[in-house]
Amino acid sequence: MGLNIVEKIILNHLAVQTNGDHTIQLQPGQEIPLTIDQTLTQDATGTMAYLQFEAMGLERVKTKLSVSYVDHNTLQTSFENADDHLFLQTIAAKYGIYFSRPGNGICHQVHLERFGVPGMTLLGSDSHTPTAGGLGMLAIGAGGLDVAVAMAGGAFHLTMPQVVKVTLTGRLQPWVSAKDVILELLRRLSVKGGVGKIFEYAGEGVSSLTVPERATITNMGAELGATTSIFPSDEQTRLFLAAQNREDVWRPLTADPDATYAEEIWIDLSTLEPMVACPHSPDAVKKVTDLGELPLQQVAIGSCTNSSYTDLMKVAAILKGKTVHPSTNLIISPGSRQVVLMLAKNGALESLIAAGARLLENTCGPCIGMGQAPCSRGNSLRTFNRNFEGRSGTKDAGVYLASPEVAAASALTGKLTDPRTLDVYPEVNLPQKFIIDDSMIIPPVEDTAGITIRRGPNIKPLPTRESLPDLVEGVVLLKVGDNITTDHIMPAGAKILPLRSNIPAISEYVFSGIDPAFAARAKTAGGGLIIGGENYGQGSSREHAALAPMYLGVKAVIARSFARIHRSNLINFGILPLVFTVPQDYLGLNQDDQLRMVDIHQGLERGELVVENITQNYSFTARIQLTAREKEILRAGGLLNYTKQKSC
Ligand code: MIC
Ligand code: SF4
Repeated sequence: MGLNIVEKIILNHLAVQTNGDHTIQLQPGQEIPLTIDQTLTQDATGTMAYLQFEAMGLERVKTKLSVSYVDHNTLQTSFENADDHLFLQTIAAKYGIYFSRPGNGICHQVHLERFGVPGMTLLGSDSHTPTAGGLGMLAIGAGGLDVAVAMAGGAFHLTMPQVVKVTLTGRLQPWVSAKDVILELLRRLSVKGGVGKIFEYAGEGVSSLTVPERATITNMGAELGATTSIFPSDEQTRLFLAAQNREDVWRPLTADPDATYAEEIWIDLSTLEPMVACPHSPDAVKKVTDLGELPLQQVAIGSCTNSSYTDLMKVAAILKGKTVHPSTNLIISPGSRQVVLMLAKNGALESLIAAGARLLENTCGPCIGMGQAPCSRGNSLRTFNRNFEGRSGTKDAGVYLASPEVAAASALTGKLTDPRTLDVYPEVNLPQKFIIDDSMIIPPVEDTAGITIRRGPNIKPLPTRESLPDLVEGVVLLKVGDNITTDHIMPAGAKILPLRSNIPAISEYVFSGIDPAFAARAKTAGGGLIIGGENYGQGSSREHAALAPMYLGVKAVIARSFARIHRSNLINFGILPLVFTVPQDYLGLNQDDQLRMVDIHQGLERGELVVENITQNYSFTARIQLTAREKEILRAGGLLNYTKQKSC
């Protein structure tokens, strides 16, 4: 039987002996140990990942390539960020890791440009790591601890997802872009539609999409909840890599003609129209033409979804000779230094500045709430990937997501505008050669003996958890609804993000957007439990959304369902992720109810625990379906303890 691309890469990266029998391992739901070729971290998750790697006691990373990027925390309103940068730079040097300096660009954009290799596996401590799927990599987002284990040469344990074939036909019409393809999928499938799935793109429409366009689509596959998304490696891939002076790493990779898939979805590219995701969810998608008059106080172009050279060239062509509308601020944060160098050289930068764009650093910036919060009750149209409530820094702002074409057209009119109303469509092609200048990437050195790791006062030791007791008892500290994001659990933004290396300090902000008294209550109660709805923990890969609750004594989360990365993070930090056996049992629980679970270890074997509600005097059951390895991790009190025990 033929293989699809995902199966081909997985079979090439199995970290176990299979005796040639591949069929058993690749059943959806099976746990697959995968060898990881490359890892990436960014500064907001990287400091923890490297502290965890360091705690494993190795001399050097064991991957083919590991890169540490600095792109999230660059505001430096105080000493914390700069100290973290120094720590990251010195620890990278110590352990044989490439260091992409602040100012070099957003991790996913730079990785695509300079490091991604078709057919390889990439594990990143950032949920948008699947961006590299645009190059034909199997690229997966995970918690920092999973990435640390991969850097130490350990396998990444993937629960085999279903592989969904997305067949693209036709070609995009002028003014319609890759962003509209993924917004269409989000419209159809919702933020839960990709859970437990990998989206593999195929069909004649694929060849018309360039690698940066493909990367926009695979990037935002994360918003579908998908494990990852992947495109074939073909002539477009070769052209992109050749333009990056990296043609030597290209190799063709396509599915066999008789490959099978769990499901198939068709999209006729020629029928798509400009779309927009409305507040406060990336799946609240409508056609631009279906929204009425929408005044915009801010338009922001950037983020790892849409800040490539071709994206910004289109924006520059649309803005050329015109001026941003007086009632709108146009903010541009380019994806990388390479993008800026290209725009500077060909004059497009001048068009942007002349039009009145406010140019920011090549970082995540406003995407993660690091500056540029919109005005109160304002509307902000962004080319980013997430518009969760409050993520922009302004709780009552309405954040809309759309393509660079829609954003640029709207910046000129001050209101949401269909770019098809503009005159001439700017044809922008991939350049034959990008400017190659890797001087902001510090490569690893062989002799690391004299390197001292610099740790500022904000870098606090890792908290750990004791091994799992047999009795778990505590109050319901908080009950939340469906689709709670990790931004709700552990907010980011200019005030909180600088504390990522300091768990005692950052834990004060757990759930602060929902319930500012949460941290104090948790501490007074000596910890407790959280009750969640569907898709609990969707969004970012930040393990702080598990690590900080662990620090506050959270012992279990009982939810209707969990998002993949967050569920793993909870297990990695010794917090029980329980699912209501009967979903309606969610309804009867109240904050402050005292809950008790006994015989936990036996319950883990059975896959179900009995939860006694002492306050209301009744019991219900909660499922906990774990692989053998996950059980051991929970028993050990988390992945770090487990890894240390294993290596003893
Ligand atoms: C995000 O987009 O939310 C982030 C910031 O990039 C996160 C990582 C983090 O919280 O540090 C992600 O997507 O994983
Ligand atoms: Fe950075 Fe935003 Fe991309 Fe996250 S989604 S990596 S914050 S640009």
